[in-house]
Amino acid sequence: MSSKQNIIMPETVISGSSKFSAAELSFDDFQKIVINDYRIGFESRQASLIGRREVLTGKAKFGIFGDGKEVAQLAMAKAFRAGDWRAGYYRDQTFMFATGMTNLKEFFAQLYANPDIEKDPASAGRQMNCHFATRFVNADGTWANQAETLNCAADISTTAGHMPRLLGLAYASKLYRQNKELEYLKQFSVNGNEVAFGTIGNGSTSEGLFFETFNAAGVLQVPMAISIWDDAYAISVPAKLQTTKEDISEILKGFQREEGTNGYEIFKVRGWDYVALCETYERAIDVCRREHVPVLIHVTEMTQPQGHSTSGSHERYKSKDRLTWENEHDCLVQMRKWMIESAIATEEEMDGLEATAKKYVREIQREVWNELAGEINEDIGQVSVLIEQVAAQSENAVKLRGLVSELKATVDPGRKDAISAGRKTLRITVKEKLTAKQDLVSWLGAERVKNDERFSSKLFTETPQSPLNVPVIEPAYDDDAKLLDGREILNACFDSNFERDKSIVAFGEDVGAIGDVNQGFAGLQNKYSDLRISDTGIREATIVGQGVGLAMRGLKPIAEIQYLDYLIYATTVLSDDLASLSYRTRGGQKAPVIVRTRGHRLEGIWHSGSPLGLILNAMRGLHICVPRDMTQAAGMYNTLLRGDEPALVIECLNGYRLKERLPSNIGEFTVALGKAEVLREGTDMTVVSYGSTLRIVMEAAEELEKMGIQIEVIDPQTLYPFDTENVCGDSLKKTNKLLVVDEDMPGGGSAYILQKILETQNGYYHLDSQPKTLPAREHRPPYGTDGDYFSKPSMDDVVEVVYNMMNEANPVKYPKLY
Ligand SMILES: Cc1ncc(C[n+]2csc(CCOP(=O)(O)OP(=O)(O)O)c2C)c(N)n1
Ligand SMILES: [Mg+2]
Repeated sequence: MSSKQNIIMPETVISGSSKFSAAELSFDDFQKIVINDYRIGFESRQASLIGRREVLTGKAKFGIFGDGKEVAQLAMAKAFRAGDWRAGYYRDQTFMFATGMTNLKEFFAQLYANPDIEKDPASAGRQMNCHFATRFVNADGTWANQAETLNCAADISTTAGHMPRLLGLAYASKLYRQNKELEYLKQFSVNGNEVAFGTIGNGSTSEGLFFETFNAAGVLQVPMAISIWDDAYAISVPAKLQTTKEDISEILKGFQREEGTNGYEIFKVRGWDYVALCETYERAIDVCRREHVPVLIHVTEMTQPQGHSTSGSHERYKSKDRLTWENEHDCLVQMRKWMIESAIATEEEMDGLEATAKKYVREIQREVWNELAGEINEDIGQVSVLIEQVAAQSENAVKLRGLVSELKATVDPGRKDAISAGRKTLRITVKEKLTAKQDLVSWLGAERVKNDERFSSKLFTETPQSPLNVPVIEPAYDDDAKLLDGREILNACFDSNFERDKSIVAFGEDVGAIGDVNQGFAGLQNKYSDLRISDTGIREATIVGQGVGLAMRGLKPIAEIQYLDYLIYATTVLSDDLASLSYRTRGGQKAPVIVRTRGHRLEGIWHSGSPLGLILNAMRGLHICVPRDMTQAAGMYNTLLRGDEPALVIECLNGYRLKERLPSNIGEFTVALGKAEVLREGTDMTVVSYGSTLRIVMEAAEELEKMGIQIEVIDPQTLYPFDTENVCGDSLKKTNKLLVVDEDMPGGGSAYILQKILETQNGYYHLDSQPKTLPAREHRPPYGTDGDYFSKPSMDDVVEVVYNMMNEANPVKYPKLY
């Protein structure tokens, strides 16, 4: 590009950074824009350099930065508009600065783990640095107007873990553009014009989640723009060991759309070529936005001036030649060179700009550090006064004053140092009755409340819209209520909800045309169109990701996993992304997805799983619903579809053809989450079970009654939340004996239930014999009826375990069975 000529540059509308306009720019305007871009890039580089030093000197714990990736991100920012979305990874600070979605103050606040939402709005100090997010849930739980803001879904550290969600963010635009019934949702979209921008490192494209997402977006034809930041390394592992042909866009060429086919537009551009990058992003995003075609922008020749992160130096694994090449091809070095050659700025002007930027970033870093250090020093001051007061009354005064001196001398102290000194004081003076201790105890109590809020709040949304606040409506039955198959009960429930709420969508393998493998959605695609009820490829992770992205953008997805055993394929998305979303943004983001699946008893190793222990441990942050029949399942869907928190609903695989009575209010009645139900009253033993084993336990109860034993059978209905009204614990007051029956491995779901009843509900207090669990065997269940009988709890097993417990308590009344 020669200097002093009018230059046509891309049309963009972004906030916070310079823009080019479609009209021809004068050289002066162009010059201003380029200089401003360079300034943003250079400040961003300073933030990286200073950030690394702050880690190495111990003020911050870990640092990973976007140095070497600045220029491409300046170009990408120009194409980013109000309503658009980013789902990316930890290299994107320059893009975030250029769009104004974050700033230097927030950058440093997150680096120092400042737990103040105002200071680190992305994560309130909960996430590592450069894990970006904008807040799109208001304090009262309502949605922000996403159509007017720039939006960034909260990053996660697992590489490629954000890709499935990116699919959903892009798919939402497709639904908003094609489904005219959604026009009333104005705060989420303007005619589906929004592009979902994704970024990913070259190494992370080796992940299955990348390929699964890539293919799905090609099939769905959604406005998704994936940028691959290619620096030829993934920590120490070079491209040769990551990518076939060492070139990701080369091997993805088969996805290029051709005349008459779907597919992608694929672009390749070098990461230090400012002009080419601006032009490429303009073209790529234009086609993506207008035509709803996914695009890939492979940005090559990027560098890592400081290596991968603060956990090691790249001199260990990069050759001298490579390091020299990286120095020369540093994108800011190249941009600077081009600016001087094109007479955009002189060397002196650039020097001046850089010196000012350096000083500016340093000042901000100091200010942010001082703010946090000041708050912590206040805590230290307060606790020191309280300890001194105790010391004044204590025979351990010397020790306590020593503690205060030590505390005050701590280098870069944290809040924990103040709290820990307070707790230590109480230990030192444990044998002394001192009035001054009361103030210290009160202070510690008040701090605990604050720190719980800072560090442990918002695992769920905790908003007025939470499903826990949905009013309970009992099912109503007409005298001549129809007796239907379980699947028809669900079908009626879905039909009613789809009619009521146009924002509900359902999708999954075989969900569309045939209405799912058990026909819960039968006939509904015809009635409501394939924009609302649709088939997907066999791709569990991105089925859930599709749900997450849609839910973030105001739709109400039911994402179906065909069988519970296949949920494991989606576990990364459920656990890393969905379950942690509210927590990792401290309530700034939410995704009320309902994941529907079916499991427990059926046939074979991969069609009868019940891995509730795995689910409960991996997915804290989702409600876990385990309805015993389809009516209860319907009530749970009715609740969840009116709430704003994510949930997993596991229907009983063997229950679709069992007859149930159809409530007259099938789309309205609700089942309260956390409400346990006593299915049968008894005085001898409390038996807690859920899902498919309940039917076996109820049969066993009949058999035991014949033997003179009355068991109380309780269905918690949801494992998370678990029996919030202590129905199980209270039952033990009467029976003093506890058995938990499920189909999970030993120590899985049943161990969780034991912990809840014995510890949380204080059940241990009422027991007069050892509590027991009756789970499945440790292997997965073999195929066939006998396989089931010999590996999962049977009616005979339940009867015998209960009887043996009774025998142990009273061998005279209940003599040994055999
Ligand atoms: C699932 C997962 N595996 C491994 C890691 C550890 N890890 C963090 S960054 C990284 C390298 C990523 O390389 P690349 O995608 O090329 O991005 P770059 O850092 O080079 O920009 C690895 C292996 C991780 N965070 N998540
Ligand atoms: Mg890389």
